[in-house]
Amino acid sequence: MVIQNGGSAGPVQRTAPTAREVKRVRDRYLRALTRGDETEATDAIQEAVSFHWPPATLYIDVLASAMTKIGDMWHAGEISIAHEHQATQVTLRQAALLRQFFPPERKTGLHAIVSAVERNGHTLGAMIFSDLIYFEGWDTDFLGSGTPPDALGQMVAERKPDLVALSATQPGGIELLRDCIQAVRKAHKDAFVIVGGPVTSQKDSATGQLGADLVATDPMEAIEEIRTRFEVAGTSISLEHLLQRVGEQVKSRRLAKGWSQQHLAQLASLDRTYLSGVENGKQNLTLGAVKKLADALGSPIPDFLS
Ligand code: B12
Repeated sequence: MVIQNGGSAGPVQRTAPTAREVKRVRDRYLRALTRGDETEATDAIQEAVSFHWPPATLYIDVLASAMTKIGDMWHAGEISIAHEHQATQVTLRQAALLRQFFPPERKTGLHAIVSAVERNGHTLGAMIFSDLIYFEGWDTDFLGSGTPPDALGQMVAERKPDLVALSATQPGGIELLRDCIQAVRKAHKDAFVIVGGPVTSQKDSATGQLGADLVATDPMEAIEEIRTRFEVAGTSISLEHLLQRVGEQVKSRRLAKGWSQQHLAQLASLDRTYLSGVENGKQNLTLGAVKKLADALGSPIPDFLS
């Protein structure tokens, strides 16, 4: 089992895998869970990490999907509750491991509190949502489960988060969600409140009836919504990602013209090794160098930064 620290590897281009590739890794992971083979389970996930899959694919299409299958197998009497419990623990540990592999691309300055509702031991859905928005640059407080509404309200009053996200799985969850939302509203009326989890597909879980701002069964749908609402795309990007982006733009435009690095360096009056550093995202280039490259390539300067 080899675990590399993806966090120190710098920015990478993430590639969405095909449905077939996802199924292969999910099935490998699921087989490992049913055998109780944590090393093999970790290897399956690490293989996907090494292919630079996007985190949402790993969390939702592999981990969550495998756990739903584990539930089906338990329901069908194919595995015992002990196997299911072990699979849960292995999956929670995988999620904890994954968190270090996707350093946030930027800091949004936004803050969220994420929790499963009281008496709800199903925490993986809330944890996935919490981690996915953390990768988007949010500061997150993940509470797990069991926090009573008044204690949640107290924390919200103290920390004044921009977002509160709640998850509920079992019957009775709707009432608990309502209690939590009331407590949150009382504590901080400006917080945006999202609820998700299996109970939210029930008919009495409409946004208005719950008092939430958004009810979302799919975490990615919720993330799209908060990106728009909080204009996350417009917030500051880290320098290393910006340099990586500029480098990719320069390189793709140079290759489209069929030019060597030497040729472009000459046209732009830059050193070839400097240009190589730029294209690899390693050179913190000056505005003057951006202008020289833009002029040489015949592209407007904003195209390199967009
Ligand atoms: C693992 C598991 C457990 C673990 C949970 C451990 C943990 N820390 O999470 C343990 C062993 C504790 C457990 C206990 C119980 N479980 Co259980 N459990 C499961 C199982 C197998 C997988 C759940 C899971 O993790 N799924 C993966 C997650 C990621 O999926 P998810 O929660 O749906 O989340 C997704 C979306 O809903 C959404 N989402 C979720 N939250 C949020 C929040 C926001 C803001 C957003 C935007 C999106 C979002 O995003 C996620 C990714 O797509 C399911 C089987 C199944 N079919 O799901 C049963 C299941 C959920 N459990 C069930 C039951 C009945 C129980 C128990 C009552 C059993 C018992 N008699 O003791 C207890 C309840 C304990 C308690 N106090 O809550 C039932 C629920 C049926 C129902 N409707 O009531 C299920 C469906 C099994 C079954 N077929 O009967 N369980």
